[in-house]
Parts: sequence; C-alpha cells; structure tokens
Amino acid sequence: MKKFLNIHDVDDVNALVREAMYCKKNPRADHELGKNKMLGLIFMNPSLRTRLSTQKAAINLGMDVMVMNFSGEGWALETQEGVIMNGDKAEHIKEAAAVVGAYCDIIGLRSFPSLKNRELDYKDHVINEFVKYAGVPIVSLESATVHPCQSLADVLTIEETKQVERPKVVLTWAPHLRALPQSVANSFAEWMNRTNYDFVIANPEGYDLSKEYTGNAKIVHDPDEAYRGADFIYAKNWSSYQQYGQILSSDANWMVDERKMKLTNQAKFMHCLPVRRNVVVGDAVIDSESSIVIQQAGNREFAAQAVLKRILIGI
Ligand code: SN0
Repeated sequence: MKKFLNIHDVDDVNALVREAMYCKKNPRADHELGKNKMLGLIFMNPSLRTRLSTQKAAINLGMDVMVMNFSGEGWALETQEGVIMNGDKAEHIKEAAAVVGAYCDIIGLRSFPSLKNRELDYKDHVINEFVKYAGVPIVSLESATVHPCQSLADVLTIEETKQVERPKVVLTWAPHLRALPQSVANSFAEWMNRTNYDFVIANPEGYDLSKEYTGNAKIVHDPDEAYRGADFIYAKNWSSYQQYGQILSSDANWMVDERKMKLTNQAKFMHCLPVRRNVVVGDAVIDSESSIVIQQAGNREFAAQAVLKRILIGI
C-alpha cells in the first residue's frame, strides 16, 4: 500500500480486516518490520484514540514515533497558493509537508474540515498537499471528508461481534450542540458499501450525506423504521452536507435510547467516541451490555497496525 487516504486505497477490504485480526492475535509478531523507520503523527485538531492507538500500533511494529500538534504548537500554516504571506500565517504547507517528510518514513495526518466552504473542504486540500509535497506515504487520521482508520476498526468490530452472516447495520444521525464533520459518517458509509451487510442510514430531512459516499445505501428519515430488526446501531452526529455545515435539527427523538433499542434485534451500540452522553446516547444504552464502544476503540490499534504494516511492506 502506498498511502491510506480512503477506501480507494484498499483493493481487498476482507484481506485488510483479516490482517487486523492477525495483528490483534499477534501484536508483536512483526516487531522487526518497522525497525529504524520513523512515523510522524501530525494533528491539526484534538485526538485521544487516534493518537494513542496509532502510536501503539507503530511501537508494536518496532517503529519510532514523533507526534506534533500543529494547532497552538506549530507555526500557523498557509494552505492556499500564491498568497502574499504578510498576515498571521508564518509557514506554507508546501515547506511544512516537505520538512516533515524529510524526517519521517510515513506520516499520519489529521485535518478537519472548515465546515464553511463545501467545495474547498471536499477537495481535501490539506491532506492532498501533504501527499504532493511530503514525498512519503500518508495515512489519513481523519481528513475533511473521511476517517478510514476508524472505518477499518468498525468493520473489524462488526466482523468479530456479528451473530448472523449478513447483519443489519444502521448508521443513525444523532443530535449534537456543535457542528461536526461528515467524515466519520461518509467513511463508514463507503466502507459499508464494500461489505455485503444490510446497510441503512437514518437521518432527519436535510442531513442526507453526499451520494459520493453513500452510493446506493438505503436512506430513511424515520428512526423507528431504521431500528426495527437492526443488529448494530452506529450513532454519529454530523452537520448538514446539503446546507453545508449547519445544524438543522436538535430533535431529541434521534438520541439513541432504550425505547428504540428495544425495536432492534438486540443490537449492539457503536460510536467512534468521543460521545456526548444523554445528547447522542442515553446513559442506559452506553452503560449496558449492548454497548461495544470500548471494544471498538480498542480495535483502533489493530486497524492502524494493519495499515502501517501494509505500507511498511511497500516501502
Ligand atoms: C470529531 C468528528 O469528526 O465528529 C472526531 C470524531 C472521531 N468529533 C468531535 O469533534 C466531537 C467534538 C465534541 O464537541 O463533542
């Protein structure tokens, strides 16, 4: 693998999930593979799971790791071409990417969308500039449009938990006080479309995601209809794609609660975390046996390890 930006960098999803399962069983088996290789983790935004799981995965593979938070610690980056840089931005992304690339063999990068300009965000400009100027393989740690390390961990979690061959998996929108990226939802949808699960997306009117990611997925606007017979309820808030970046609803009927969970086929509850309790999901659900959010977060380590392993083999 030469980079890991989205599902299109993966030719065989099942094989990659099997690789992650192998890493989970044998975390230190490839400890020689990453010897004398440096991973740089660059964060433009906050992180808990992504930062620690990717770092742990790299350590399992024998790599060295450097982590840098650009927000607050790095020079403010100019990302646009041809700008007269006489404002508050001290460094251009062209030099920043090339310099990080000079120190590292692989770079992981997190860069959220602005949620102000849809056209710009959906070009995924920042991560693509790193691809262009860093000169080393780039792993997306959540870009403006997708979060593929999360999605790989999600498929792994469903595969090791499912009770039926073809589970019904529901991605449901849930309320939130802040405008959040569509990335986790976009990414989950495009990975689900590469499985043979019965995949349904439930969201209020005005919250339909881009077709580019949802493809032919079934979209319903009534949560009860979606929950009926579900084996997995994956909750996530996202701001509107159609009325870009806006919060159109705060309808508490969309929160994951015990009443709706009773409509399911004893579904497992999933969320990428961090999650706002009693806004996105009620305590009674996230604290119940049906919640697999910690298993899901734990699997981030092995998803990241499978990806790094494939990239290390290729360099
Ligand atoms: C991010 C998102 O993309 O929705 C990262 C998820 C992995 N989530 C948040 O920014 C949550 C922030 C909040 O205030 O709850």
